[in-house]
Amino acid sequence: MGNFKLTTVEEFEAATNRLLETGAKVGADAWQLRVKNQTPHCKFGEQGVCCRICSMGPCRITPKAPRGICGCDVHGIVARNYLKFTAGGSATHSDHGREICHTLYCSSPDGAYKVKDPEKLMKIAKEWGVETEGKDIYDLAHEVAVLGLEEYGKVFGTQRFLKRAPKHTQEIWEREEIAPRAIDREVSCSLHMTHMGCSSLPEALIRQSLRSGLSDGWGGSMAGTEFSDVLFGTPKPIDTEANLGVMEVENVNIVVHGHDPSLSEMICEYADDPEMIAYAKSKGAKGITVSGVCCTSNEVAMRRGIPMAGNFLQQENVVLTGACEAIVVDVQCIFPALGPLSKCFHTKFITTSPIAQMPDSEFIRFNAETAAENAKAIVKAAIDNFENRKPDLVYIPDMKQKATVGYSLEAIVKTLDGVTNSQVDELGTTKPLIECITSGVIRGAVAMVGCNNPKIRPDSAHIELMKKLIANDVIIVASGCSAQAAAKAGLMDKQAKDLCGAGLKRVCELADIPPVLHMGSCVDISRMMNLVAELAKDSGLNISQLPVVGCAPEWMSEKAVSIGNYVVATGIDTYLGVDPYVSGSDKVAELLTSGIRDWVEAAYTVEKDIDKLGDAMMARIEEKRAALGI
Ligand code: CUV
Ligand code: SF4
Repeated sequence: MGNFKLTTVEEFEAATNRLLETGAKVGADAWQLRVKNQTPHCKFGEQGVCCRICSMGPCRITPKAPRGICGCDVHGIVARNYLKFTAGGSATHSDHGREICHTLYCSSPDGAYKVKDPEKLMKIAKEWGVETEGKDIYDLAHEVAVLGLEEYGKVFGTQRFLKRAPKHTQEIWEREEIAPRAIDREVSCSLHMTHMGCSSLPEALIRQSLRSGLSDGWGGSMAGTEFSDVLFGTPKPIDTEANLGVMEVENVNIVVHGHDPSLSEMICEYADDPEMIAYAKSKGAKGITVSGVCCTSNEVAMRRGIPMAGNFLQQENVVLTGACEAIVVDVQCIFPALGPLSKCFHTKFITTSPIAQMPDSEFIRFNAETAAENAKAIVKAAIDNFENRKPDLVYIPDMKQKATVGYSLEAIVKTLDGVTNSQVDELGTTKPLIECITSGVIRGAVAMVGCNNPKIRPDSAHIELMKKLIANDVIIVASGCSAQAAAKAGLMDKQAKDLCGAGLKRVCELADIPPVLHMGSCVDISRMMNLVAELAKDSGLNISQLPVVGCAPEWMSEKAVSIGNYVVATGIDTYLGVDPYVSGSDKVAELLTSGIRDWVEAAYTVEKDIDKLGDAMMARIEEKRAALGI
């Protein structure tokens, strides 16, 4: 196949090293240097055996001191830390979802935010029992937005979206008392349980971790995804590019970073405005390029084809190019390092959210109510900064790959219609995909998700695992920084089909898809939940019987642990390449890797050897196939 070639981790590192040289010239710090100062890490922290939740401590557990001053043992401390970690992640994702509900509430026919997918709004309204007949679409949007907001503090009952899960899954959640109630309540309850002198029983703490996770995945994150689609459109396959080479030297480069599409959508909108483009030209630039980092990049890539400059550990690199006029951020996964780093260059580091305020940044408060003027001010500030570039510091690595992204559940169902030539006549369902799996053309599916992390050579685990899996006819759905790792490497180029086994290659050709399907941002892992729910319903199987597993080989954030908990609690075995600070308690480790299987039919595997991690996933997929006799 012509000249298609993956970008290797080595090539990528060479480009990064070249950028770090620029950094050294101007005295810039970088994570590669800070890691050196922070390693080896504190052993107590690493094992999760340190407790500082009351001022009798801090206490740390050692063979000589097996209990804290209150008498808590190591299992209680490790499990408590794990629950706190989870609650942090649930709160974060869910609060993002809340912001989106609020943006929907602010939508109006002639305002900055419109309803771009009324069909999806109607679908959710009907699902939630809201009368739609003869209602103005914006009245309906406001009504549904209020119901969405009420999910956060509802007095009685559990999350509305749980009804999307197969009956069997819902029964498990009820039986195990992990069906999430009000979203805020699950976070609060978690912090209550972890207060000094509350729970120290690992089983109780881990159970609440699952419940808190579920309030994220089937609550806040799902709201975030669904209402983002209503506002900004449900993603459809679209072509884009990925890696630092998407930045353009002769253009004003604006990089959006963070998570909430309410901001990035508006920046894209105004960067496209003829008036702004003319203004950029008047300042000597050829035009304006918006590119992205982290999940907000995934959001605008999926809906607008905005190129992805990189993922989490590449955020400093965009500034190190010397060609970034502004890096505009909202919330989550933003290095405070961007403040001092941008000071070494002409780059403006623009923070916009009261939730993420940082030193050495310029704060332009972004509000749904005043979104248009805020976005315009930000784009203008970036353009005005173009003339301050220092030409001798400019170097953009000539490195990028083509990617086809935008595989929402709706898009996957539509794209896979017609891949099978047999009797499947139910279009608009997941049945064609099920047939590909039962016939063995595809062995199974892996959801590759999560961050990158200096503990693992960045992106290498994501890319190596994906290569191995697709070569073995396992299709990948990806999100978050994992999806960006794939895109940067070239695995979302349709030509990557040549790296697949014969079966998956055939499917890629028939459906005209890449072997790694970009399903969106981290909150969009809720799309994956909807996908497995549909697969289970359409096949008559339980979710835990499907030859499907989840994997976060390089994860780092609290959000990732919350995600892991809801994926497992949904019945999907989950594989981690980084330990979630639980190695200090054999009891907690045992619960997570095996005990919880009795509750939710799935568990975690933690394996730092990436090759073994891949083998374990494939073995699990084959085990599930064998159990089904397929
Ligand atoms: Ni929300 S949580 S580094 S951006 S995937 Fe990327 Fe995804 Fe992890 Fe953060
Ligand atoms: Fe120590 Fe117990 Fe206080 Fe934790 S709660 S710091 S273990 S005394």
